[in-house]
Amino acid sequence: MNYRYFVLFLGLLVLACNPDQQEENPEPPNIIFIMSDDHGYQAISAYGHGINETPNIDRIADEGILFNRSTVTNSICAPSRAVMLTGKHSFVNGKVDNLQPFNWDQPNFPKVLQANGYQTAMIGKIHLDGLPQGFDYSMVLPGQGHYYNPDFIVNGERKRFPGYVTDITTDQTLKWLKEMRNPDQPFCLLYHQKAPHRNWKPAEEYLTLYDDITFDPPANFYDDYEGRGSAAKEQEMEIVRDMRWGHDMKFVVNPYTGDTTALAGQLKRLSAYQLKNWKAAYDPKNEAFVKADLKGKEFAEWKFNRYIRDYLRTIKSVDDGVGELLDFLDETGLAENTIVVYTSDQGFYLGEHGWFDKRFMYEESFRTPLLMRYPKEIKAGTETDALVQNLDFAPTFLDYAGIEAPEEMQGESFRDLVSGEDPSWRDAVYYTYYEYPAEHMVKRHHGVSTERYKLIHFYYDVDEWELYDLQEDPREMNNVYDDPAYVEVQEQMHQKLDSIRAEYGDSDELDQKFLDAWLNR
Ligand code: SGN
Ligand code: CA
Repeated sequence: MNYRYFVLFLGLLVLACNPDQQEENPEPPNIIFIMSDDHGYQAISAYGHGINETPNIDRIADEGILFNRSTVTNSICAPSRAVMLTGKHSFVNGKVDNLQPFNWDQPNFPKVLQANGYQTAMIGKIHLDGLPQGFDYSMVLPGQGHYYNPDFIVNGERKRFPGYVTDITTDQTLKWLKEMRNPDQPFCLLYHQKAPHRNWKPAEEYLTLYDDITFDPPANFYDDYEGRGSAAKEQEMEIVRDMRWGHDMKFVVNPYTGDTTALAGQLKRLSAYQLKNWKAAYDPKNEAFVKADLKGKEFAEWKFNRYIRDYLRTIKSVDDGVGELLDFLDETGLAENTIVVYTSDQGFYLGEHGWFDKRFMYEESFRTPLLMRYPKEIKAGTETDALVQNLDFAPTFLDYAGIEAPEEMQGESFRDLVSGEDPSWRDAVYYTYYEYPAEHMVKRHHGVSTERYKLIHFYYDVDEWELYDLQEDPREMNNVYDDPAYVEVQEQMHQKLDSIRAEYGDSDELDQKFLDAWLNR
């Protein structure tokens, strides 16, 4: 044995005899971060709402952990993704609304992983302009992307892919894992579905799924917005009033005016075969609707059902894809050392308050589904009510990889929380929303939420405060801000809001700066 080998041999001997040392240098885990777009937790069966079955997504929580109180810091697509990548609030990373440009030059967790020996890839919807930075391979939809025969930008080059977007995203993800992955490196893969984003076009095989089921709308579907300020009243996201006959309800001809709708143009993207299947599914249902001439409650609940069936159909394809991926991990033996996360860029209204869409700090869009599996550290069947946020993903992934998070990241790693090693966690979370005046007309607001209470401030063209007691009023129908019984709670929540704004570095000046940028865009 020459001298070099002798030193190596000694080193290995020391490592073998010192278990602490071994623990500090474990095999870095792979990370698969699955994100869908606008997937409300109500539409994941693991959350127990009973409207649909998602057996594959549920598997992640059955074999890992289900988060009951995961939220976003800004409930809209591109800002949420910017927060997820950078680990910084919108007012710090600069991407406060869907239209502001995103600065890819700032640190993000894939960049840090890449610099530390990880192979990184991003496949699907990212909704951030510019070539993604931090990825060895990227295949992303331009903007919102199309459901049928979508274009993707593959490492900067635009190409059209025939077929259905959710299936293509899954196939390409598996292709990357099988053919492009370097088995000598740990990997981080972002597998991000467009579905179930508006306008909910289902895959050909699911065009008639749920036709035999009539869904009951949620208890507050007929909300009259009494007992709250003007924001809930003045939005433009009501299923009955604001959904469009073509785009949302899938009529090529408006049944009331006889005008050709936007859907006619959209269907030009389909192949003759796809179009034949589409028409075979929708034409008879649309004709039956016209004939029935529904009014009042029946009309409202028909619209609700058209929406919810299409929405859930698109989720069926997402769930199928998750199943294919989990099977692949099992077959290849990768499951044991791979962290699998399933989440959405925000939650969504499935008829609560009469709405679709998101944006508000009310629970259904503030909260997101979050399920996570990592057999090495997370006990199967765990559940938590901890107030985690999308802000925490970046530091959490870096923590698992054994890398220190850049100083500027504001989130916290929830690694020790989910392993059970350290149950201490924050007691309040902060929220901001900026995109107004704009589509859906949800007023600018920010707020703070604790486990039990939520304080929201709507500003700019109003100055209104709302306070909810989530324990007494989980559907947020009753603003108790001026209720004498809540004087102390109101005071405490104001203090919390002031301190959390200061802690994260938010201010009235920043609100004004982003308002000016929006109005002068
Ligand atoms: C589109 C949708 C909106 C949706 C935004 C933002 N309209 O503009 O309903 O709120 O995206 O969604 S549509 O007519 O184009 O369908 S986000 O998830 O990308 O933020
Ligand atoms: Ca979204």
